[in-house]
Amino acid sequence: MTVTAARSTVSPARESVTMTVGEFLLRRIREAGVSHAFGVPGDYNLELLQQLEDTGMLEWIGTCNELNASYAADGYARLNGLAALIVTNAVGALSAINGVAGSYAEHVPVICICGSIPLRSMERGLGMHHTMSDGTWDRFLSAYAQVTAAQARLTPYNAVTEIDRLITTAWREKLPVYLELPSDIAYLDVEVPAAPLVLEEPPSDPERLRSCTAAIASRLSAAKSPAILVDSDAGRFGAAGEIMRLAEKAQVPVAVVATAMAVIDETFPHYLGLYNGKASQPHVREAIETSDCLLSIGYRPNDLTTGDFTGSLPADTIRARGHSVDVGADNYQAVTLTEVLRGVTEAVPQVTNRSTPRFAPPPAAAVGARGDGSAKLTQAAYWQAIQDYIRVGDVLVADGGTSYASAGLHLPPDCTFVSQLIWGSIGYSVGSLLGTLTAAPDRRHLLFVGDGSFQLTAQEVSTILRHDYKPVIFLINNGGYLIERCYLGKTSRFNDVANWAYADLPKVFRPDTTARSFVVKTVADLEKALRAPNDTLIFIESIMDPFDAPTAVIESGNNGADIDYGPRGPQHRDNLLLRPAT
Ligand SMILES: Cc1ncc(C[n+]2csc(CCOP(=O)(O)OP(=O)(O)O)c2C)c(N)n1
Ligand SMILES: [Mg+2]
Repeated sequence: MTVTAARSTVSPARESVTMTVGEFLLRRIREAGVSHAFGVPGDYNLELLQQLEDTGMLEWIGTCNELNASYAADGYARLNGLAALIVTNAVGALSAINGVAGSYAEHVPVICICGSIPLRSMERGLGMHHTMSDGTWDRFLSAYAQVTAAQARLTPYNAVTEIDRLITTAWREKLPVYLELPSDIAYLDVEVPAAPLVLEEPPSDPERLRSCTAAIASRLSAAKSPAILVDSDAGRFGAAGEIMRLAEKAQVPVAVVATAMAVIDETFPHYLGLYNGKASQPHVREAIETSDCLLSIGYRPNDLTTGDFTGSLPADTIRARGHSVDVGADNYQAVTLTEVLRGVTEAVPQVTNRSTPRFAPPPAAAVGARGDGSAKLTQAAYWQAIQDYIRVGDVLVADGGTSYASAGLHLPPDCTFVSQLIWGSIGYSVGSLLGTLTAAPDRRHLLFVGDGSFQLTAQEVSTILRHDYKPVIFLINNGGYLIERCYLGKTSRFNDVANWAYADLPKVFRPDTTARSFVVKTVADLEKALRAPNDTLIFIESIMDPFDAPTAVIESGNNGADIDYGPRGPQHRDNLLLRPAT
C-alpha cells in the first residue's frame, strides 16, 4: 500500500504534506482501519476509483447494485468496526439509502461517499444527468441528512477538516455519515496533516465519571438481586468484555435482548438468557423485571425487545449508553461506556455468595425434535439439525421471515450473529454476507434466508463466488412470504412468490464454480448435505411446507397483526391468517 502519493512534499515545520483530495480521503479511511470499499462505479466517482486503484489504498469490492453494497458495508462494519461505501450521484445514492438508513437504525458506522456533480457545474448552473435537471443540487444531501449522523459536500477548502470530522463522527457515534465528493476536486492538491488519523473515544469528564461510577457502584453493592440487561450498543461500543468482568466480580446475572444476540458468550457462567418481556423464560423475566438494581446497557425498547410491549423494567433502572448514563434523577454526560464499566468494576467489592442459574437454552419452538430421517423436512427438524452443525467461531447472518428462527439457536463461544432486526429490510442478509466474508474471510459464515427475501438481493451470490468465498447458504423454499401469512393473507396470492431453481444459481452466477448445491426434502437429505466439507460454497435449498412456521414466529405475527391493524382490522376474519396449531 502506498500511503502518500509520489508528488507529496513534506514540510516538517507544519507537519503537513501535499496530497490530492481524493487520495487524502482514501488515506484517512485506511488509517481508520478500513481496507475495502463496496459500491458501483459511475462517471462522478470513477476518478476516485482510479485513485483507489492507483494507490492500492483500499481493495475495491464491486457489487451488482448499490443497495447490496450498502448491506455489504453494513455487514463489514459490524465485524470490522467501520466500513466504506462508494456510490454515484443520486441514482447510486438513492439505491443505497435504504441500507444506510438501516445502518442508522441499527447503529452501524458506515462512511457513504457519493461521487457527485462537479463544483463547476453547480457554480455555472449547468443541467447535468443524475439530477432533476432543474438546477437543484442539494436534494440528496438533504435526504441523507435524515439517515446519517453527519453530512458534508467537500470543497478544496473544507475537505481536510470535513473528512476527519465525518470519519470520527461515524466511529465515535457508531452511525453512518454521508460525504459528497464533487468529481472535479478529487485530483486537486491540498495541504493535509502528515500524522495519521487516530480514532479514540473522547476522554470522560473526570468528575462526572467519578460521580457516575460511585453512584452505580453504591447501588450495585447494596442490591440483593442485581441484574444487567444488554442491547446491541454493548457490542458496538466494544463493552462486552467490561460487562463480563463486572458481572464476574459482583456476581450479577446478564441477560441480552434479541438485537444483542451473541454479544455475551452464552457459556459465560453469569449468562442468564434472552429477555423479551412476556416471551422470556420466566426466571429471566423475573430476574430483570424485579431486580432491585437493574443496569441496562444501550437498551432501546421496541416491539422486538419488549415481547410486544409486555415487558416493564424497574422504574429505577440505571440506563447506560455509549456516552451518557441515567442513575435515578441524575443524568451524566461526557462519560464513555467502557470507562464507566471499568470504574464500577474497580469500585464494587468482590462477591462470592451469589450465583446465576445455569443457562439452559429454552425449549424454543424453533428447535424441535429431529424425527424420522425419511420424513418430509419440517422447520422443527431443520433447526435441530442446524443446531448440531454450528461450531465455535461461526458467523451467522440471518434474514427476516422464518429464517429469523435462527435467533433461537444456542450459540457456542466466539460466534457472531448478524441480522437487521430493527430495520428489517428483507434481502439484507445476502448483501451483508458479502461484507462479513470480506471482513473475516478466515471464519465460517452461515447464511439463513427465505426464498422471498433471497429474491430481493440474490445476484450478490455472484460477487461472493467471484471472490472465492466459502459460506454455507441455507435457503428455505416454502413458496412465499410465510411470516406474512402469520400477519395476514394465509392463502392470499400476494404472499406467493415465483419458484426458482435456487440451488442452480451458483452455476448461473459462476459457470466454472466448484460450489456444492443440494436440494433437500427430508431430514436424511439435509444431514447428507451437512456432511459436505467447507472447502467451497455450499448451497442448501430446503423445500418446506408453505404453512410450516415455528410457533414463536406465528405468535409474533398474530400479535403484530393486532398491533398493526387495530381492533377493526381484517385479521379477525376466519382463516385469514396462519394461527398456531391447537
Ligand atoms: C424490503 C422489504 N420489503 C418487504 C418487507 C415485508 N416482509 C417482511 S418478511 C417478508 C417475507 C419473507 O419471506 P421469506 O424470506 O420467504 O421468509 P419465510 O417467512 O417464507 O420463511 C416480507 C415480504 C420487508 N420487511 N422488507
Ligand atoms: Mg418463504
